[in-house]
Amino acid sequence: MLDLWYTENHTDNVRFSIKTNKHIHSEQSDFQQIDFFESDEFGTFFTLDGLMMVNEKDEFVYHDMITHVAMATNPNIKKVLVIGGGDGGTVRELTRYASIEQIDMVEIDERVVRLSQEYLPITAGKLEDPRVTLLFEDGLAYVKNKEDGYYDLILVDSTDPIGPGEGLFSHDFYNNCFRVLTDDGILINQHESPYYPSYAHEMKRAHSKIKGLFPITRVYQFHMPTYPSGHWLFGFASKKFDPLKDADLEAWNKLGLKTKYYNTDIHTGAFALPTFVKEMLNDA
Ligand code: AAT
Repeated sequence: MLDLWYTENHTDNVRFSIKTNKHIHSEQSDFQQIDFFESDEFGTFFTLDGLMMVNEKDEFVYHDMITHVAMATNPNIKKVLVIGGGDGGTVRELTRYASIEQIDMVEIDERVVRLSQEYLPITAGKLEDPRVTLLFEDGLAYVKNKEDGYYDLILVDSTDPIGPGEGLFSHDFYNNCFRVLTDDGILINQHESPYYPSYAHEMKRAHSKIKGLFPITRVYQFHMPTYPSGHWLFGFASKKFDPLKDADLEAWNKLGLKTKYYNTDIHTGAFALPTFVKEMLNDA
């Protein structure tokens, strides 16, 4: 039998490959090239413009970390905006909180959602929760037109800053996020990786913009085996709540949510950054 390998360039000099059994689906949508594959090691996975987005094996890491850190910091979050996240994994984690009343997901590419519903029910399975509204439009335009002080939490579950995701790393976008957040508001954003220079460059750019807008800005890390270098970050920006000083970790544990990556030790530990990352962020 022929070996079929999916290969991604992590840098010009480094490649990452996964042996696949089947190329399930391939299409060029109005926004990007979408490919779904089946593999033994990572289960079903999909790529956008040739970059790994989600697979069945490590998606729990990313979706736990984008969601639970903010939810443990402010348990009174009621209205949440997810930008991107078409696979549904972030929404799935949010729906586990009975306290959340409204989840709006603004995804630019409806095809990502429909294909995830077909091939990745593990992430897309909660998109029909009655609290969820799906809006198919550009997240940048959506926040621009939204009224002030509406959401308690914004989760930017976006692609890297190339293609349709580029605007979601702009000053204008972060500024509108600040405006549409309530006084208690928290913004979690895609923060790239500190390891390879091309990603580290984007990490610094994102950080310097957010630092100028929000009174509290932190960065936290997690281990994502299929993203370049495996060392990935989210940004935590907030108007009031500090994720370390203000989080009620005991209250989060009392909720009894079963998670595979996040726990309240990780909550604290994820904010402890290696020296080279601290130095890069200080320079940003
Ligand atoms: N849950 C992890 C999956 C993703 S996919 C990111 C999603 O963001 C894609 O579905 C893409 O269509 C959507 N997107 C990109 N640009 C915009 C935009 N301007 N407005 C709304 N949605 C957008 C994240 C993977 C992270 C990969 C890190 N290397």
